[in-house]
Amino acid sequence: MFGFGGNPMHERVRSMAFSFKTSLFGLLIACMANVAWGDDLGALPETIKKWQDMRFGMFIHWGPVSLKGTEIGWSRGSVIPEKEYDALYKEFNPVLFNADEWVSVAKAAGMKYLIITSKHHDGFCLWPSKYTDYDIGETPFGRDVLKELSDACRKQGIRFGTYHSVCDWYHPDFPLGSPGGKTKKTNPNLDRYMKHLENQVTELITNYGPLSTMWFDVPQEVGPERGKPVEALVRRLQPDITINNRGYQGPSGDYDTPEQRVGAFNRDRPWETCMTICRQWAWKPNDTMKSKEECIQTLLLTVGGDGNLLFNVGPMPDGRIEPRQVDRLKEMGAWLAKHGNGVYGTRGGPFQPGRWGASTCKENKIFLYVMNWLKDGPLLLPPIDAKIIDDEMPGGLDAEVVQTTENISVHVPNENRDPIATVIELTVDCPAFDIEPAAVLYRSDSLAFGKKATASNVFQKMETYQPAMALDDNPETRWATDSGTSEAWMEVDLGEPLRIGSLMIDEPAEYKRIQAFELQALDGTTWKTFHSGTTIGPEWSLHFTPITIQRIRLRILKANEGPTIREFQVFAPSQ
Ligand code: H79
Repeated sequence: MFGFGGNPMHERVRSMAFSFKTSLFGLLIACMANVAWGDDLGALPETIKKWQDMRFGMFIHWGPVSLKGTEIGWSRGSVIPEKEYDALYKEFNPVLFNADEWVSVAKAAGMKYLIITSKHHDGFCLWPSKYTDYDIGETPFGRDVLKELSDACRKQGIRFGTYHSVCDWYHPDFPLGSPGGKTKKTNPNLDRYMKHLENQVTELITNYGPLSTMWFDVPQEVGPERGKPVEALVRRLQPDITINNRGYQGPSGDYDTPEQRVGAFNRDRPWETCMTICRQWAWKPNDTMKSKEECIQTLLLTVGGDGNLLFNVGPMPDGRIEPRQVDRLKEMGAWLAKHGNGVYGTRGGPFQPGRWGASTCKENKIFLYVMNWLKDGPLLLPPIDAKIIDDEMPGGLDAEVVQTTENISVHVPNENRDPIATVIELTVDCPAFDIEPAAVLYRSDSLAFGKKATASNVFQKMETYQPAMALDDNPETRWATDSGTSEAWMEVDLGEPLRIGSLMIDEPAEYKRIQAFELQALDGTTWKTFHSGTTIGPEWSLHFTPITIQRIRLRILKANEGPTIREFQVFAPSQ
């Protein structure tokens, strides 16, 4: 029997951040409808390919809510009273808005397309719509943001697209209201609302198109029977448009949209990660911003998984993109100006992204982006069914690449490694895309790697959940304990006394269950605690005064469900 809250049988389920209420019946209808509609509902392969080739785009979340600095849509009726939120547009006057400047920033970042919130869940429209008075035309600003922006995009060679929320917590005809769709409207009419949605998407495509994408979001209450006609209308109005997968509940559109996380490697279904440069979608003063390293690595891990990255900024209420965000984006652009050949027009793989880094391919080239190395050792890649005939590094640096039937060993001396990503370009004797994609086992410097491990408990005594799984450098495998376990320990025998100065414990975010623990070292015959803590979580690390030990133990004193550990690594003190 399995308890609630996840257990080893429920491996990570990939899903969007929110769950659609899709009934089995609804799904059945969706499948039948798909058959009936045939291929008419999908973008043409060339359209998709062109869209994929761009790889990197700018997402913009903007509206009167920026005056408050709270989250767009979601703060309506929660942290900001509905009435106050809905009156903000009367003050919205972003006089420093300059469409050409925004588009230049996107361009300088190396982005190839731009998607802006024509309307978010709060219902406010960034263009003067014929079908509502709740729009930019009614603000003191009065200028048509979508017009200026779409013109600037066309002028500067950036594809333009719109994010248009399907749910609308403001519109009286949409059944759900703020906060977050939790309340109900008094007299809704979803069919009439769908007509309104059709009118507005028609306005968008007709007045601001051709669009790169119609980016729908959060189709609360909208199933395939209501959503498919809208999708069909969009494609009739502009056959070469792309549509994301959020127009209605159930499988839909041309591509998947993992949100705030890098999607998994997938060449079969196009995908695009949408992610914020800070924490909030809309502008927030002093919001925490991602580092240059994280921004660039996120792009590479996404592209290496064969996805696009739609990277979001929330402009300020005065109309400018925050200068520090502009600087960050320009840093990405500067990196891409040097290394963009391995990003644009490439496909992900053949070496799948992971802790080690990522790879892309184009024609006879494979681009390696190595992000984590062994201290002095080589990167070992799995063998491929192709011959490597050349290797190159930017700036004339040297990589040592040795290919055997067992593996491909890639070595770059420490001083030539780049902390963001060491780029190595391999030339192979066939189209690199034809090489079968393979995962890369990342080897750490852990002194515990492959050593002997014991534990108090193993989930159903299964081989696949032994404590050794926490010493194999493979985050796909883990030590797991029985459902209901609240106390447990695992012990590592390093084989001989070794000097250690730091360690890393990786407890999966989705099974973050440990609430109290101790780290102990065996000193003669007694276990001595050298660290006590509460929670652990993903890639938790600890540095301490170096000790020489042979046996080390993680003692879990309290967990709210059977604890599980992906990796347990210990390291020699850094010199
Ligand atoms: O437009 C952005 C989000 O507002 C929208 N999709 C992206 C592109 C989105 N709508 N719903 N969701 C995402 C899923 C819900 C996320 C939530 Fe939350 C987590 C709602 C409450 C907690 C994020 C964090 C929003 C408010 C706080």
